[in-house]
Amino acid sequence: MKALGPVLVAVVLGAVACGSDSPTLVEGVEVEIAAVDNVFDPETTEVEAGTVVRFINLGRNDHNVIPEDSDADWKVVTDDFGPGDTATYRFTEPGTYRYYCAIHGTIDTGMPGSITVVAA
Ligand SMILES: [Cu+2]
Repeated sequence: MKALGPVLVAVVLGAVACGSDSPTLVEGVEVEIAAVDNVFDPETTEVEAGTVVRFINLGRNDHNVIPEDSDADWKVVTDDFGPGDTATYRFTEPGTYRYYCAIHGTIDTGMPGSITVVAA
């Protein structure tokens, strides 16, 4: 039972941190992820909260960027994302954002990608 003490303290502190102000954000930082035929390059990316991720289609085919979770509150507008096109999204909340190209696979096969957003 002695181990419970520190665990409870950590849980309480975590709750306080979550309830405080929104995370600090970096400003003006942009990273690029290329969609080529048929992978995202790089496939995994880590950015600080506030970073703008620019997807660019460097392939010869249409691609898209679809969140793994269909109820996700983030979205990259890739309705018209043909060769040479770009689409951006600013990630402000720390977390893991998994996505895929629904034209060329599922979250597990084809064109998966993952962005980890860490506190700035
Ligand atoms: Cu694709």
